[in-house]
Amino acid sequence: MSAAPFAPASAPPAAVASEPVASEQVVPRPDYGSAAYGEAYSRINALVIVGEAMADRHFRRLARLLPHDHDELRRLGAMEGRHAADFVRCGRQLGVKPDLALARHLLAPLQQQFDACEAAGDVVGCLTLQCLIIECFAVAAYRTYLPVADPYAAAITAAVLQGEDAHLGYGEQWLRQRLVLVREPLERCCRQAVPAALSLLERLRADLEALAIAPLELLAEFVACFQQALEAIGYTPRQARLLVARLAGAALA
Ligand code: PL3
Ligand code: FE2
Ligand code: FE2
Repeated sequence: MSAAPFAPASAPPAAVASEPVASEQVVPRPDYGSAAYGEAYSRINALVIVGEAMADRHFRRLARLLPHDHDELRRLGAMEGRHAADFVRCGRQLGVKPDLALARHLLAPLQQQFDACEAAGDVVGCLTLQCLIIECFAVAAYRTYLPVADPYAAAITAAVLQGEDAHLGYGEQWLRQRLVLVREPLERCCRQAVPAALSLLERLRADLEALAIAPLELLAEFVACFQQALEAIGYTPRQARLLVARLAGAALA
């Protein structure tokens, strides 16, 4: 991915008003009823719905791989199913039909990577992919979306964000307990999945900007969240910083 996707699009987002939230900070408010907003929302909303449904399936499959934690993982999966339904309602509220076929196509590489890890018995890869990479991506996306969301979606997004913390937390504690053993498969998984996740930002750059989401800010949130997750599982701050820099650098090369 080139650095260009993170440059501002030539056309500004359909912002019609601005709301000052601090002395020097202004949050642009998009025109939620505009055709341009609706079209962009049909693709971003679909990605979120399909991503949440995929997370639901992944947790169910993790529950089979880790019978000791079966009930907890089924509970986390059920939360993801509710997140998907919550975001379906956000689209309906705006009168938008999500482009689910496009979203399935865009998320196929991550889905296929999970399938391959599962087929190879690579539980660490499955957990790293869902609980670290996909969850950090979701947390970064929802944090960046929250200040510019319409009021209906903002309330839902704030609640969903709290759930994502629990999903991230499950992966962190499982991996932390086995750090020496998991380092190699974890980093192997990251080398494939982080570029795949970040390439979505390039593909959807114009749509994100139409929603007043800055792709560069989303990337910065992802880097911060992922680094924090690595530290939580036992990487030193320097090790975490270097790994994230290598992964983000490779994705942007
Ligand atoms: C895990 O709980 C869910 C995984 C979902 C992945 C979603 C990625 C979304 C990328 C860009 C979306 C910006 C936010 C817009 C919200 C309507
Ligand atoms: Fe979720
Ligand atoms: Fe989640």
